[in-house]
Amino acid sequence: MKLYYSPMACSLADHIALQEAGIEFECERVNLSTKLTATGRNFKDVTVKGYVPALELDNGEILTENIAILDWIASRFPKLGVPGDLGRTRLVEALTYISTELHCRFRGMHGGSDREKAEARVGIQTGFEFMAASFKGDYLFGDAPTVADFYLFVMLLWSGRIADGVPQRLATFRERVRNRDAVKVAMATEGIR
Ligand SMILES: N[C@@H](CCC(=O)N[C@@H](CS)C(=O)NCC(=O)O)C(=O)O
Repeated sequence: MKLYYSPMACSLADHIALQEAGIEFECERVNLSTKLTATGRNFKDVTVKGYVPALELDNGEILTENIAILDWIASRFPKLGVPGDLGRTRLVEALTYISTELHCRFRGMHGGSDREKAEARVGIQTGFEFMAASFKGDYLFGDAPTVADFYLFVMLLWSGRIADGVPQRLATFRERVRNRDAVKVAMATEGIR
C-alpha cells in the first residue's frame, strides 16, 4: 500500500491514520506544483484529480478523497473508528463536517477577495467552535482517537493562518494529538516540526 502525500497537506490526516493503524505502508511525496512524485512519476497518471491524498492499495486500485480514505482505514482498523449501530454514520458525519465546513473554507483563505477571506475566517471559527462543543472526552468520540480526530488535527495545524486562534479545548487537543508517537513519526517523515 502506498500513500501519495504532500507535506502539511490534508494527506497528513491519512498518513497519521495509517501510522496509528500500525500497518506497513509506503509513502511517496508529491510536488503539487509540478505534479511530479518523488520518483519522477507524473502524479496525474496516479489520479487524474492531481491532488493528494491518493492511496494505492495492494491490488493496484487507487482511492482518493479524505472522507473515503479515512473511512476505509477505519473500516479495516476498527480501533480508529466509532463503535455501535450508528458508529460508522457518526464517523462519516464528523468527517463530512470537517471536509465541507472546515477544509473547504481554508481554500477560501487563498486567493479570494478580502471579503471572501473574511467570510472563510468566520466560517472556520464557527466550525471550530462547533467541533470544540462536540467532544465526548479527550477526543471527538471519547477517550481514544478516531480517523476524524486526525483530520481535525490537520485543520488545527493550519489554523495558525487565522488571527483569532482556536478555542482552548482545541488548542489542548492539538497538543495532545501532536504528542502521540504515531503522529510524531508521520510528521517527521514529512519533515514537519
Ligand atoms: N476533495 C479532496 C481535496 C483534497 C485537497 O484539497 N488536496 C490539496 C492539498 S490539502 C491538494 O492536493 N491541492 C493541490 C491541487 O489541487 O492541485 C479531498 O477532500 O480529499
